[in-house]
Amino acid sequence: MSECLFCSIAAGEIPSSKVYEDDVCFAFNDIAPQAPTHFLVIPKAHIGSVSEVTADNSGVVAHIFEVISKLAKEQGLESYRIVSNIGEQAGQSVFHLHFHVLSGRDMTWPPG
Ligand code: IU
Repeated sequence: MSECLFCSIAAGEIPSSKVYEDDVCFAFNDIAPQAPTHFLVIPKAHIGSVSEVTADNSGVVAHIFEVISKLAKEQGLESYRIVSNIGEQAGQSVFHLHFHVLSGRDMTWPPG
């Protein structure tokens, strides 16, 4: 099993509440939801965070945003927020690129 938790989740080695999967990415409900809808979309290939996105792998990110748009439409989400934390000070706790999709409650700005 991978040393990376989210690599193991994407590979199905650790169970999760799966929302969507294709060859490139995997989506699952966050274990500690911060909104009525809160799922994560991750690449299957390991990328540590947005800071590791380059011309060579940015197609994965474009694909993930297509998937988020599709899932949001399917789930009837009219308003939602996408968050990706980069680094500990920003709140990143799992060092495998992930996009939080949050919806179903009023959001505040700026985020805390
Ligand atoms: P962060 O942006 O790196 O802090 O987000 C990590 C998220 O991963 C956070 O919302 C956790 O609740 C979530 N998570 C999870 O869904 N399943 C897990 O086994 C673990 C963390 I560890």
